Amino acid sequence: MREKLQKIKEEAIRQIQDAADLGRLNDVRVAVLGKKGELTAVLKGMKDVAPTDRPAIGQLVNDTRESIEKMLEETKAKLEAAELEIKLKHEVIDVTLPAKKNKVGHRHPNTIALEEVERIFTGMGYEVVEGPEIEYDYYNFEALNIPANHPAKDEQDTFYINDKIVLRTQTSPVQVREMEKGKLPIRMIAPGRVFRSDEVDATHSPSFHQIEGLVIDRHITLADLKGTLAEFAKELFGADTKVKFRPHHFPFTEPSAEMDVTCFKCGGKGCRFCKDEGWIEILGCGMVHPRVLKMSGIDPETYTGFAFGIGLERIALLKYEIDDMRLLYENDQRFLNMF
Ligand code: 2NM
Repeated sequence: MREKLQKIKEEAIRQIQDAADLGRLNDVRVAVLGKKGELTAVLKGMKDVAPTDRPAIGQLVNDTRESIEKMLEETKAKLEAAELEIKLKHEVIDVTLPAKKNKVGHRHPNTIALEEVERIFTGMGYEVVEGPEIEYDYYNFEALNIPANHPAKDEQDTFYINDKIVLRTQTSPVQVREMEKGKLPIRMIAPGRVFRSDEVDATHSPSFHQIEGLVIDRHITLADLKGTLAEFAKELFGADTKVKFRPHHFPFTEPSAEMDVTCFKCGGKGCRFCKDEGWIEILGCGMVHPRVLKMSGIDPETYTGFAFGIGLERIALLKYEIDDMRLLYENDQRFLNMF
């Protein structure tokens, strides 16, 4: 019995010394002191020991158990200290490392251009109004005096959801909805996304943005249109900017025109930027067609108005000298970070 205890103790000490981590150490504890452990087995065998030997053997078992437990405790403390040491070494904070920079976001060039245009018109007392991107054919075409056989209504140009619903091809339906409300006068711009079934190239995209304007009041004339848009051009492109109006046709305005501005690069002399024209086309405009007013419940005998439409991407490309519209949609950080 004595020899057996001595062997158990020696074997336990060897295993404890070999234990490389806390998990192994616990395995040793279970193997020796656990319910089915070797020392526990010896204790269970005490009934076979001669009664006279029992106190001495019992004492020996207890001493063995105590010394093994003590060694387990000491080793556990050592291993824990070593593990903590390793953890602390790995978690060390190097206060001399350069700080991580927070990347500050900024506005997309389209947004910069839009906010500039909004600033100019709200400064003249205009409201900014938004409306649905998915529209009834009625608001997108019919109410704007665009007849059923008009080429713009072709399925090749317009995305149809069904025969009554389209992706709006302009933001003028927002103006129609505003006119229908019957609250006059109206001074508004309608910025937003529009859709046309175009192939992507340097100047076209199936989805782009427009800013359309509308003024309706008593005694509004072509002079108001010209004065307003000339002022807008000066604010957007500089005080020296001049404008000219070329006759054009839109179904929803009469008369209609396109407005050019003097090239803000060469001042009108002609350069590479304006392709030696001296002028750059900037928007379409006109006096709201009496039929359009009537269809929305406004009496064209009492009220007149003017309207205009500006392509937002066109303004952004011009103002920031970007030569390909696709750059505005690709979200290449190297491009966007230039603004
Ligand atoms: C343009 C050109 C000319 C326009 C017309 C209207 C409405 F709703 F009053 F009839 N809104 N916008 C208009 C007029 C749009 O875009 C080139």
